[in-house]
Amino acid sequence: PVEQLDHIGIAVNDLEASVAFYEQAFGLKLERIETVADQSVRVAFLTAGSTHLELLCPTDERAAVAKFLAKRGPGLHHIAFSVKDIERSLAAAAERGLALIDQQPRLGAGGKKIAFLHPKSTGGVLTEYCQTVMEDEAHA
Ligand code: CMX
Repeated sequence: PVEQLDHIGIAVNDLEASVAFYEQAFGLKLERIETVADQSVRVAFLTAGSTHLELLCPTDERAAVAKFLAKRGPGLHHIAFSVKDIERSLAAAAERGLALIDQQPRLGAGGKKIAFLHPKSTGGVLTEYCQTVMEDEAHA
């Protein structure tokens, strides 16, 4: 089983303007902004109770998010569940017939291990698993 809903990803065209919108419209607090080079995105995390919104803005046209924005415009992009052991979760998902986009975890925001499941196999919702990497593991 997954641990909890870690975040909801929202594709945006203008990161700073979108952060300002969520702060003003809903009183959410900006936690941090970072660049995830592997995914060609700049992301902002806003705290929403025990979970987060992740605003995603492409840094170049190769980004999956750039294609999404061009086809669909800004809006809900993915949901992310935190898991304890991402390799085991991916293997279990594959056994249950879910389609893995990432066979192996990649390096995501916050230095977490992340991997995506294909929306065609998850009811149309792009779904991410993420796992916090322990300090000793990160420096191993
Ligand atoms: N949610 C739901 N459906 C989506 C989707 C999304 N975010 N993105 C694409 N799709 C659907 C499309 O609508 C399309 O459906 P139809 O065939 O019915 O038209 C189908 O998936 C294929 O879409 P596409 O535009 O041709 O895009 P690709 O197949 O090239 O890529 C996907 C789609 C999901 C495989 C790709 O976006 C991907 O690998 N995503 C994972 C990585 C990612 O999104 N990273 C950004 C987040 C990084 C982070 O959080 O740090």
